[in-house]
Amino acid sequence: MSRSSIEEVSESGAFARTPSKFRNFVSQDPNSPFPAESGRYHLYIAYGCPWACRCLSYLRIKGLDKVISFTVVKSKWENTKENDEHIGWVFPSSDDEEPGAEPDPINGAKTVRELYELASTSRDYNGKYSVPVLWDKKLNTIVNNESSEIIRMLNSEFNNLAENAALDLYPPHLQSKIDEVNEWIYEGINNGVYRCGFAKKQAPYNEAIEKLYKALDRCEEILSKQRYICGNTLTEADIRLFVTLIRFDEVYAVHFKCNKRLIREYPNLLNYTKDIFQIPDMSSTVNMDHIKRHYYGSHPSMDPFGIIPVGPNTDYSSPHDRSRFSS
Ligand SMILES: N[C@@H](CCC(=O)N[C@@H](CS)C(=O)NCC(=O)O)C(=O)O
Repeated sequence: MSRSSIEEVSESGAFARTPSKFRNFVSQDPNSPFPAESGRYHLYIAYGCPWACRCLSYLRIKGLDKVISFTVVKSKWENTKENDEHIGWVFPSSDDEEPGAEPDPINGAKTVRELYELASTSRDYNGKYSVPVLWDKKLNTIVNNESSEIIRMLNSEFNNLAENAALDLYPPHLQSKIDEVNEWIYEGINNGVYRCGFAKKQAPYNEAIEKLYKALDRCEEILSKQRYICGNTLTEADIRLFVTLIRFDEVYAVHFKCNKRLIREYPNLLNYTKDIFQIPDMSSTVNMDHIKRHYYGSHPSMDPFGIIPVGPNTDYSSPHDRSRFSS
C-alpha cells in the first residue's frame, strides 16, 4: 500500500512517523560497499522538505556540491501512478516547468516513487516515497533515505574531497551534547510541528503544541546566553533546528496550527534564524516559493483550495544581533 506522511496516524489520532528503510552508509574506507568517491552519488531533494534541506545545507557549507550532484523535484505533490490514488513527489518534464525544479538527469524517473521501485529488489517496499534520497549511480540503488544519517556521512566521510573539510559539525567533544539537544528538538520542534499539523484529534494536537512551545521557550532561553544551540560553535544541531525555524512563521503557524507564538515574537530565536540564514551559501538552501507551494498545495485534505497565505515575508537577510556573543 502506498502511503504519505499525512496518513501516518495512530488509533488515538496522533501522527506517528515511520522509520526510513534504506540505511546504508557511504564510508571513506575505499573497500566499503559504498566508498566516498567524487561523482558517484546523487541527492534527490525538495526545497519544501526540511529533512532534505538539512542535506542540501551540508552540501553547501561543506563545499561538496562539485562532488555530489543533486536534483530538486517539483514543489507540489501530484498523482504518481495512473492506476492508484497515491500522491507524492514528481519531476518536471522540462527545466522551465517550475523554476528551481529539474527533470531527473540520472534515471529519467517521472516520480520519486519510481526511484524507490528501481532500488527495491523485493516488490514489497511499503514505506513512503520520501526525500531526501541519496542515490548511488554505480550500483543504481538508494544508499540511504534518512537525513539524520546522510548529514553525518556528508560531515565526515567526504573530507578528502570537500572544499571545507575542516568544518566539523559533529566534533567528538560535542557529540554527546549534540545528541542530547537533537533528541528534545526533534521530539518537540522538528517532528513536533508535524505532530501538531497532522493530528486528527484535539488531545494529541494539544499535547504536541504544549511540547512544541516548551521546546521553543527552552531554545529562546539557551539562545539568550550563547550564540548557537550547543554553545558558541555552529554544530549539526543548529542546522537541524534552522530548517524548522525558517518554515515556522511562513507555513507551520498557519498550515500546522502552530500559532500560540511566532518565531518573530521570540527575539533570540528570530535573530538566531537570521544568523544561520546568513552563513555563506545557506540562503541558497531556502526557496520560500517552493516551501509555501509545497505545504499549502500538497495536503488537499487539510487545505482543499490550496490558497497560499500572503505573509509574513520576514527578511532573514536583515541585520541581527548575534555577534554580541563570541563564536
Ligand atoms: N526521516 C526522514 C523523513 C523524510 C520525510 O518525511 N520527507 C517528507 C517530505 S518533508 C516526504 O518526502 N514525504 C513523502 C510522503 O509522505 O509521501 C528523513 O529525515 O530523511
